[in-house]
Amino acid sequence: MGASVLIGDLEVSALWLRDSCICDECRHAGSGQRLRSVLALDPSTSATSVSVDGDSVQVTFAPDDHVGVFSLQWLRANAPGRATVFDDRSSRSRTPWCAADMPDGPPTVSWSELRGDGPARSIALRELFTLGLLLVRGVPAHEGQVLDVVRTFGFVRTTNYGDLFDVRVEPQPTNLAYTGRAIGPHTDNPYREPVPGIQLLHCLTSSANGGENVLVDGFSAAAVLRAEDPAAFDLLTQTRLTFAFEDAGTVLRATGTAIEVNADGDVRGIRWNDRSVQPPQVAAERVDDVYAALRTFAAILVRPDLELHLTLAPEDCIVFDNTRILHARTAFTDGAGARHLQGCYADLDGLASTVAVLERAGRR
Ligand code: OGA
Ligand code: NM2
Ligand code: ZN
Ligand code: ZN
Repeated sequence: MGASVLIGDLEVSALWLRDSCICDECRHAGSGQRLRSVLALDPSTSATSVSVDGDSVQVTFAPDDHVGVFSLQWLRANAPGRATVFDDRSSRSRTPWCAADMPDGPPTVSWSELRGDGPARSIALRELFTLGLLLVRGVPAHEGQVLDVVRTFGFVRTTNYGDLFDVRVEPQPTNLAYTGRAIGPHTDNPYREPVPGIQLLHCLTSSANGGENVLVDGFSAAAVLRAEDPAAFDLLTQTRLTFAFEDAGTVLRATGTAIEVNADGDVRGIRWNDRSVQPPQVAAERVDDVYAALRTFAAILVRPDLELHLTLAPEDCIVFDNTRILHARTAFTDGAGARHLQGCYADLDGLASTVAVLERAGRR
């Protein structure tokens, strides 16, 4: 084991401490970016002197004679083994919910508040991040407006469906989206890598005969599966499923697990889509168990206590985390064009950054 540095009762690896130096030689003063590669970090690094003055710890290192200054408070929170690895996608960083948690529907913000610079904007975007959904009300029912909504917090993710896509009945549908059929709970585009992290659906014209939406928190569903059938949960975190989509201009295939967990075992993503999932490729002796696990999870996803029902009215735009929240719609019987939504995708990192910037400004 390498040398360690004793700072009062705190023992820290000298290598790690040397690597954590933020002085102007180690970090670029303007950008804060690191200036040194790990190759410049001598594995024999040790400390030759340590002095503590209040919160300030000054350490001189050997063999490079470098002097670094650290905050004791920061070290207590961040020294190896003290902080968890950053993963803002994981269920630990989010708030799971079921339908009863939202008796008045999803968190809601008005279009003018979302565009404004008041607290409603940052509260709403924080809720979108932690709960995974947000209803924006009063977005003018004009074509293309959904792009203005996404631009309030992130960047459009253009796909083969375009910058935006129209969800309405078409004469030659290339996707069940473009029919009046019921669509079960799903995440969009699991046949794409990476999957779009956010989806928006803006209602221009609603249906008088069906076409209601249902939203389910996939993290809550996964937690239920884990509690009720841990073996099925494990199988769905291990079984790689292939998803596929094809039309005249597009051939897409991607593989991932229905439930993604990180190295700490926390759920961080859901991929689920009846339309595009392919029969699983697994060892012959596992086939029945995999189907049983898929069936068990599918049955949880349609439990009424998880289902948040939502009838979109014109000017409503629902925004949700497509790596976590599953969405569904009931069948509708109106003819072509009567029900009309416009949708688009974005990535989660843009939202995360917008929320962080707003909250950083709020702390100042
Ligand atoms: C879809 C879809 C939603 C709707 O086709 O993937 O989710 O309300 N459509 O039509
Ligand atoms: N649409 C609505 O992922 C999917 O195939 C769901 C996507 C066609 C863009 C539908
Ligand atoms: Zn330094
Ligand atoms: Zn969809």
